[in-house]
Amino acid sequence: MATNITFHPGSVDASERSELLKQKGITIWLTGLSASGKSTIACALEQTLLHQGRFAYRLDGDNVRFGLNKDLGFDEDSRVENIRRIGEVAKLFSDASCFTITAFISPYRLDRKTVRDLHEKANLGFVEVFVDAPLNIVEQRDPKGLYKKARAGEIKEFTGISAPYEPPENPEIHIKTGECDVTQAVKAITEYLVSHSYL
Ligand code: PPS
Repeated sequence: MATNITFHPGSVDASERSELLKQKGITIWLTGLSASGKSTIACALEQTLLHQGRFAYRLDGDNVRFGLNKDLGFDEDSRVENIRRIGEVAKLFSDASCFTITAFISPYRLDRKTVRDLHEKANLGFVEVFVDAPLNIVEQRDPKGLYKKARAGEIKEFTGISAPYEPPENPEIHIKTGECDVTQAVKAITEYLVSHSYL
């Protein structure tokens, strides 16, 4: 634990930065089971926003675990720490006026709430997007063969099989990926951004 540290505010605060850059940052937090469609939606959303000339950036579960969080596994404590770090990173990106798109299973309600609170305390936007696909569907998709391995006991603590997933109770956006395509999912999110004056 660091001691004797002092927070240095800059000469430009978040609201002045938004005005200067003509973009207000927000974290768009996608949560859902593995293979629910988080990464696909996140990629398409990032592409759409960038093509509109917006500053957008995607943080993705697998990718972040190659670098910043390479020391973390999938036990409960590691997942809590994973989301805590991502929450802090997302807050920094949003503070920098970025449309920050995160795609992590983020299985625990409390952790997602902690990230939301962190943003709200800093007066930064946060929107929770539940990428909802039932277990039987994601298990059929199984693009990486992980569910099969988890059922065979080759992967321990696999979300939905041998580790919990706590679905959001009141997400701002609820996308059922078995019932809509990626374009519709992106539209639901951009419509939210328009109706809340981010776009
Ligand atoms: S978490 O729960 O938010 O910390 O997970 P996350 O950082 O999003 O990482 C999820 C991706 O890691 C792969 N993987 C596992 N997922 C769940 N449980 C276990 N045990 C596990 N082991 C590896 C998996 O490919 C997840 O990718 P997605 O994109 O979600 O399918």
